[in-house]
Amino acid sequence: MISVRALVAGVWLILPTFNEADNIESLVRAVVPRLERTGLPHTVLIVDDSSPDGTGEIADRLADELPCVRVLHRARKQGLGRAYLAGFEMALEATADLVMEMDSDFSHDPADVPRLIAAAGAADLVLGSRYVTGGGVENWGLVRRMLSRGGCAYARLLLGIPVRDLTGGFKCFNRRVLEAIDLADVHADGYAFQIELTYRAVRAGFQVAEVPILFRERREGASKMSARVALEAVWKVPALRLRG
Ligand SMILES: Nc1nc2c(ncn2[C@@H]2O[C@H](COP(=O)(O)OP(=O)(O)OP(=O)(O)O)[C@@H](O)[C@H]2O)c(=O)[nH]1
Ligand SMILES: [Mg+2]
Repeated sequence: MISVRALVAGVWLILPTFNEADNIESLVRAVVPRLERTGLPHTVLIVDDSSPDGTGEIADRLADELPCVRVLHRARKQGLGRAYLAGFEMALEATADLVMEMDSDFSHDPADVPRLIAAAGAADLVLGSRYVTGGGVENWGLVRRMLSRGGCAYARLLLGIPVRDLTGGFKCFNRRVLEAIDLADVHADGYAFQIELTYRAVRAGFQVAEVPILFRERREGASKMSARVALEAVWKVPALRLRG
């Protein structure tokens, strides 16, 4: 395996937030030491869509205190996909080598961040995966588990790609993947956004690796997932395949 240290000038971890006032500070404080221990230059970019609960102010305070933390404030809630695209643009402009996605609700374990970064030494796109050996979900009822598994199987079969966890949002992109994808042409949100980026990476010939993770229920606050976002994935998947 190539040493990731040799490849990397900088890791940007993007944390999208909408009403994560009860999570964001503890999450940043948990994740920064993990990034420090990798020995790589790193930036944590919080992308906040003017959360009414004050998440943006907490983020600004963290940025004042911690030199590696930056905040991108957006005027209104535009969905997870738009928030990530804005974050990607900023990270690429800043010449990040690795760009990471992670939920800001502790569903993704900060302790897993170094494992994803390490795996990026041998892959173009690393997915934190619930559905490979060693991965899983905690505290989900049968219905939620079946919906998630079924959704991944549906996307995998329709798209004809061997990826096990297509809907997860814990990822590490090498910048060349994001540069190769026409990001201006990505309009999906939520699950469909995650599926679309991974599908486009595979189609462009990039190497995708899945690293097992244990996904937990969000620690604090409420889910922003909606039926609209879930249904978007149902019709977007065949549309993606048809578009080729
Ligand atoms: N900036 C921004 N962040 C968002 C938006 N919608 C969701 N997020 C963030 O995206 C992450 C994932 O959203 P969640 O609501 O946890 O959705 P989920 O993880 O699919 O659903 P749960 O399992 O119910 O938590 C969280 O950090 C949210 O705060 C948005 O419109 N703008
Ligand atoms: Mg969540």
